[in-house]
Amino acid sequence: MHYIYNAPFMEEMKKTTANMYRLGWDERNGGNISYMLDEKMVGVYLDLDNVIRRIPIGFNAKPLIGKIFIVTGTGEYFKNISDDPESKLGIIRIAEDGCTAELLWGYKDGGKFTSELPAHLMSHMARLSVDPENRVVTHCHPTYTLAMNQVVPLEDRIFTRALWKTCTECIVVFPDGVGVLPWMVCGNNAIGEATAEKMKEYRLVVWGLHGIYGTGKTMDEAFGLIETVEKAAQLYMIPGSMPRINTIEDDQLRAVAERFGVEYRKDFLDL
Ligand code: 2HA
Ligand code: ZN
Repeated sequence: MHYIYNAPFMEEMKKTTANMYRLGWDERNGGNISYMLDEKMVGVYLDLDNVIRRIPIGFNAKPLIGKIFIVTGTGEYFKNISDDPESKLGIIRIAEDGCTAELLWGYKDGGKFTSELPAHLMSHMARLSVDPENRVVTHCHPTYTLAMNQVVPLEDRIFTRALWKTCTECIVVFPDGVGVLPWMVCGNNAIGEATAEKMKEYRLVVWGLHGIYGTGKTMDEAFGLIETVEKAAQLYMIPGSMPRINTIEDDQLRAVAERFGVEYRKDFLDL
């Protein structure tokens, strides 16, 4: 059996959580990540027949039965994960009943997965239904994106346009736009269901006055999406109330999207 601490997915979890902490997106225990792992790859590191504990997940995740995820633990601080992954992360498999997580590794101090697991698993289900290669769901609290939530209407088209117009690469990086939810209570199935509904259309979903979800085939894709939104939000907020005399016009957005051949939300442009 190989040493799991050096597994590539473990390195990615450690590196990503540390990066997100240092970027100021994950204060205290803010943020959570779930990463779907290939069963064969996990089998190199773990005995897949050894279930340490069974933990109810609070809803039926039937489409994910048998799938394995590495998930950040509830209450854990991203800044501490790389020092003690076995306490602060867990590897779970969705059991045959669809309602139970089988713990295969981690949460060593008796902990469990993030309180946002419903939003994560429902988002995985939604993304997999439109992109069978999706693997990563990540949530965090990026500062400027949240600042922008105070001054821009919490609406998909308006919010996406505000981001797209700040810098040229945005429409190329997230041509599908950003879904935006109103403020909601977090940590329950209702916000999970609302998030998943948006995830059928978007890889990025903002939770009004709370944070953002980014998804992708890889950790880099999910991280890069959030990073680009946050950069754009920073550019949106920094000028403050100074007059804005330059912006990217709609025909310019179309031109750059066409140049890079991306499928963009045409209904988000005024042409
Ligand atoms: O897990 O970010 O949304 C801490 C959070 C809850
Ligand atoms: Zn949060």
